[in-house]
Amino acid sequence: MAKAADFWNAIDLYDSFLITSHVRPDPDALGSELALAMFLGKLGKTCRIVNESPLPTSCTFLPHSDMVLTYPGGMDFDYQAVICLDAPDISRTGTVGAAIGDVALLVIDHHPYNSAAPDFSWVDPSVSSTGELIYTFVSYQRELIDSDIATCLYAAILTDTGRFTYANTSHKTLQAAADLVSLGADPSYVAESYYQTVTDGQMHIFGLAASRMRRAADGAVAYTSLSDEDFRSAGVGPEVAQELAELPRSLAGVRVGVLLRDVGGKVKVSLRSKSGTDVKGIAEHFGGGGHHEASGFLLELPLAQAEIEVIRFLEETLK
Ligand SMILES: [Mn+2]
Repeated sequence: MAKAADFWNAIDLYDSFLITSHVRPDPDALGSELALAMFLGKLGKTCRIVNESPLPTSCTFLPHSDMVLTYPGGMDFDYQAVICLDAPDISRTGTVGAAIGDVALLVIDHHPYNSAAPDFSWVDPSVSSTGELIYTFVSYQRELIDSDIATCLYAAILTDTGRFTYANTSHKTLQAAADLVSLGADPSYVAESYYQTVTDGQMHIFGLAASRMRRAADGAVAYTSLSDEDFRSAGVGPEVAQELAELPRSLAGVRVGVLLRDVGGKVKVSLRSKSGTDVKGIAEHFGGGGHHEASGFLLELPLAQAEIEVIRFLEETLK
């Protein structure tokens, strides 16, 4: 809780904030941004949310999602401090981070921090989500948490814990979620809005990914690959990547699930593990990073060759 109190002291110093997050924001990034902006607004502060990437359609259900502006929109604003959420490094915010200039930088994140310390940083990799950290902060003035703020934080926590199934789900995570429901978040509204809105094209991509699933390392690895052309022909963007990456791990007996997909001339490799297998080290071997159970990296190879390299390494490592 000490860090939440420190953040209270930090925001006390300023009246106007630019809130931002990583490129291609997920519901944890967006829900945290929106909840914090609404809450700081109630404290009489002025806030703007600006991200490099536009708001994904899948997140328009978040209350007041129209507050999320896309760079360079919203930058004509006299902010005294920048709050960077759900990104371990301001460079992950892309064009926004590059444009902010010499103002105070406050970072709140649950990814391991790997850059020069900003003016204030509250980074706790033991916590499920940025949403859970923001919940701790706003709980200091619980009477200001309305149903919109509660919904945004609930969505952030729900999605970053894979619907409360990942190892990052603690009793505190569930208590936070329960409290947010008591404050007006509607679990079925969030689930229906975010998860039960799969398009035909997305379902087609899931079918392709499932039909190409292969095993390696005596069944301990499941992997599948999707090309640029698969996404193009299905009319689907990268917004389904997180759910797709879950598919290989869900197979019985698998310790590491691998999704390989073309991303702008490179191959993005997403690793998901279970049974305590650490995939962070594997991602780091290839120059990437992430968490113990979810990590990723990029390879500058054709898709088929990337598949061979990654599977060969996993066969060796998991022996
Ligand atoms: Mn997150």
